[in-house]
Amino acid sequence: MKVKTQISGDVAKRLRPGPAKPLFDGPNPSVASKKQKIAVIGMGYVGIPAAVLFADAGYSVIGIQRSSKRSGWKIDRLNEGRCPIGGKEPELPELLEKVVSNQKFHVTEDISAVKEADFILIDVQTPTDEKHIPQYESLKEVCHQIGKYLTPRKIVVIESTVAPGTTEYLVKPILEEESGLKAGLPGGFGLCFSYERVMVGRLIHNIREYPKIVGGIDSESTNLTIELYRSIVKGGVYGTDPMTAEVSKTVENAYRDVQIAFANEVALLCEALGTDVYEVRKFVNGLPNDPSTPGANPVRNMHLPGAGVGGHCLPKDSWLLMHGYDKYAILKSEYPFSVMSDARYLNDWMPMHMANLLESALNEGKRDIKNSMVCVLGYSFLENSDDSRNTPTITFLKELDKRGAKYKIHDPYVKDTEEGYQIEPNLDVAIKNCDALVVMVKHDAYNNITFEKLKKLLHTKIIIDGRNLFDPQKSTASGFIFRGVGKGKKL
Ligand code: SAJ
Repeated sequence: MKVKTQISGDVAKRLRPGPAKPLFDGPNPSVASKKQKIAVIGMGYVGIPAAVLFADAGYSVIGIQRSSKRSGWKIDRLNEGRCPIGGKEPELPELLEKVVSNQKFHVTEDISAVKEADFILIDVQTPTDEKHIPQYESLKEVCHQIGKYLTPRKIVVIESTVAPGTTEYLVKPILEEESGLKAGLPGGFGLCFSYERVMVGRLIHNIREYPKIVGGIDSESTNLTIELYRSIVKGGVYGTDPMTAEVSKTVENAYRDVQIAFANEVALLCEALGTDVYEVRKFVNGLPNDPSTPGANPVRNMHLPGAGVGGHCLPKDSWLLMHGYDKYAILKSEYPFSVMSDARYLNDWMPMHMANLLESALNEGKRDIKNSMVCVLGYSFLENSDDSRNTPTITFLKELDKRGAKYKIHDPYVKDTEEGYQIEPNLDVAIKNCDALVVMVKHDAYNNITFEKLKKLLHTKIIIDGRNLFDPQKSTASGFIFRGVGKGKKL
């Protein structure tokens, strides 16, 4: 299981409540006794755990899921109390079964069910297209639909990640137009943006333990929504305005994406200079904290370079931030922004780098990449997960197609793919007779692959390591041609 970074215990001390908004922390069981009803729209990685936690806190929760080809099947699965999310999600299956059997949570495709709700949470996908423009079809459709059922004092909470400015300039006008009401409490409906911080493998944990930020259009929307979240969030709930909350969410992930791009650039430098990026990283991150602030975050925290960056957050959130700037900035910077976009381009280029490393190694082994057979280890975007959204492996496979290589793909968690790629479930069968082994994802299942096994199965002894799985010296000493991200040859 990927060990995610634990939120430091002093996070509440570092965070300050927004202006004129109370700081609340810890769950508040009394709120749940108000018998309020909650509608959660979008039964995905965000909506399901949120709905289940609110139902377990005592609310009556209705999940709303459109009966699309791709996701409609979840309605019946959820109403049977069975979790549609694969991979290991601690507590989620048990909590779901409990709240369905005690009739605190039910799912429907009928959006008019929001009529009964005091709070309406919107948790739908907000992808970006190939030009990095947000695709808000689902969000707009939902706003048009629920707008018809809004009455004074209902509160709409956007949890989906959106470009800064979207709540104020896109969501609010649609809701006002459809409802005929003005946004704002007490006379109209309430409106907040309050972002999710879920992570695959820790959906329940993150909602319960991480601080929650609530950006309301007015203080009553903010405070009533803070009260709502306090019934399930132990990590503290903080109030602010929608723009600040929207910028915070996208910056949170843009920050990580830039950090990873920095590590990738250092890796390329190390390959060029003939040194090992992981040795460099060990020394850089070894810089001790200033003795005056020993508990602070590390003064250096170089991330891990790799075969690319996937998932449902990092590949799009920097683009959402830039889109918000392009569309809603009240003034334009005289400096042309480039750091976040360049980081995105570099991270998206890393699968190409993997293909270049592969071709270089095959040539050294007197093999032409055209018609070579490659064993690709890992289809998901993250180790020990079955989630393959925006996986870098697809970019890599498309490059192999372009260069005429054939391939077999193994992944211990992914069974079938929406993109039509076949996954070979048996590792030995995937490796057998291949001209190279390419590590795209560092699943735990690969930790015990031995050189002996590879020598027996591979047709050509080549290893391309995108995730620091093998030791370069040991690989070459065992007779393999080796290339690795950040693994420069010792000159
Ligand atoms: N990756 C690297 N190097 C790294 C870290 C990640 O190449 O040092 C790659 C991974 O292989 C993967 C992609 O980046 O392909 C994303 O990995 P991730 O660990 O960021 O996983 P996510 O997408 O689930 O990110 C979530 C985000 N959390 C939220 O949006 C609430 C992210 O902000 C968190 O920092 C991250 O989890 C986490 O901490 O695990």
